[in-house]
Amino acid sequence: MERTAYHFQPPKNWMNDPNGPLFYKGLYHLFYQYKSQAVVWGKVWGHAVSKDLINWKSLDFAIIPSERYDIKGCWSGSATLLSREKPVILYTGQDNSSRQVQNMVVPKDPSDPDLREWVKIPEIPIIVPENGINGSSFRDPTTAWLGKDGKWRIVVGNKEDRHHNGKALLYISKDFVHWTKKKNPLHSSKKTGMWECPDFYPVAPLGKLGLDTSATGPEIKHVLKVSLDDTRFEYYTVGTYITDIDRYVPDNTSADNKNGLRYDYGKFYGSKTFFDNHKNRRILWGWINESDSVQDDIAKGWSGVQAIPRAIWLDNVSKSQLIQWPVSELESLRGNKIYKENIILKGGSVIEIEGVKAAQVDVEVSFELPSLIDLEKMDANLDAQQLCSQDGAASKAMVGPFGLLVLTSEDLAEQTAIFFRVGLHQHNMKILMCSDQSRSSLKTNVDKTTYGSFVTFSFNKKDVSLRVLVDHSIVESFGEGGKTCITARVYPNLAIGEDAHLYLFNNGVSSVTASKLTAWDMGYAHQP
Ligand code: DQQ
Repeated sequence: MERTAYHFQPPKNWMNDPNGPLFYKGLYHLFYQYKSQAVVWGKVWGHAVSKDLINWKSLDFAIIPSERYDIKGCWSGSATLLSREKPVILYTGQDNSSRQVQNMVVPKDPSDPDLREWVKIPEIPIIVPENGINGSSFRDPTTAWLGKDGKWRIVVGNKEDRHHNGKALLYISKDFVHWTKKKNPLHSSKKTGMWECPDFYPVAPLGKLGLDTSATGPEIKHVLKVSLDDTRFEYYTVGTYITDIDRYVPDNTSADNKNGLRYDYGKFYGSKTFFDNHKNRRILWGWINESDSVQDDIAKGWSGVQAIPRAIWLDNVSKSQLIQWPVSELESLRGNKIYKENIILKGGSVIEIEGVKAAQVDVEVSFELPSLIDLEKMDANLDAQQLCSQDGAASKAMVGPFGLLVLTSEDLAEQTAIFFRVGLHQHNMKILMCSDQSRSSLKTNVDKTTYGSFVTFSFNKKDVSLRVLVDHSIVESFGEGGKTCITARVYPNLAIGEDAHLYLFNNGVSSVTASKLTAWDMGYAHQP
């Protein structure tokens, strides 16, 4: 399997969660869970810097296990800027008795924009699991925010064993070194299991700009995201942070459990955002893990990539979900471009898009919907993922499936289909977005789960849009301007390099028009 061309990927071995992203003295920093000796698990903090979030320079490991409080592993954590010149990192250490404790490092030389060396402070561990907290479910400190009382706050992910309730434990500190646990968590939710990598941040009610993590105000909403260990997917709610009592209350606009909203409905986990004070945006990093077998990972010598960093903001209309879009810097890798208009896709058609290198491409397409009559009734008992999995791209409805076939062999035997289907679900008109991996590879020992979600869509519009980033084994899809995102891993045998093809298709009854299609060959980014 070829390595990726423009996704963040270390030269070899295992990588998982993105850690401690920040912008400092002109450089973006990304740390990551890395296993330097093998492809199977992550324990040190890898470190790379970039001027543009796309091209990276690798640096020495930032944090490695060395003392009793982290000797079994330096796990995930976050960076906070205490002031412009004062970055600090909190991370979870697995100590010599396998307990999870929270630790802190500071730069040896804050004047070094690369922040190459990090020093463990003498007071470590700064937070230990006490008073009934299970030391094996106590990890992943967030970026801190400052309250009006001048005290710092962080959240640590936790599970309360007896009821299997997920919790965001809240800690508070004056000096960032001595921390006290607040009696009540910032938030908790019943029977959700361990909350890994919590993330808590404010979002602006209007526009796409991000806010500093400490921002509060009457118009400002907050987001709480958790990575659920039970499902290995990530869920978030939009709500209100009641600062007087330090509690977060989700708006009742989506479920606060594993039926809730997800950043991504495919492979995307252990994510973290940061406020980019250089361009005033909030950026999301997330880990895309493999779908192949451990044996294949060992054979190829690497496992795990980072998704393209995404700008993330509150949907200004509904104010109840987030929108994500690849950072604009990615566009610097766009090369040769093709543009087409008004391609009519009759029911049953497959039309090749020639002129781009289909294994490494960025495609944006708008589909004009036909008249929405005699729509299929989607099974009301099935959720979006289950509906997408029913025959996948091979299903046939009145409107759809229509979309793109990426990383597809000439004979169509290998294909990954990203598509829409319009129908009635529980009496409402809905657009389903799916990523169907069932025919993505002739190989059998890979996970070919089909992913899907409904897309928020206002039916007074005529066009639905899709953007897909294809990078050899990665297919990152953004529906309707980033309202629904689905990331997949695929490992074609035939559809590789020059033998990969790109098609538009429509398996539905009604014709659909691809009103605009733009595709760019993508170049190679400097890998860390
Ligand atoms: N990965 C880290 C943990 C975190 C998990 C360890 C999530 O800190 O909970 O590599 O993927």
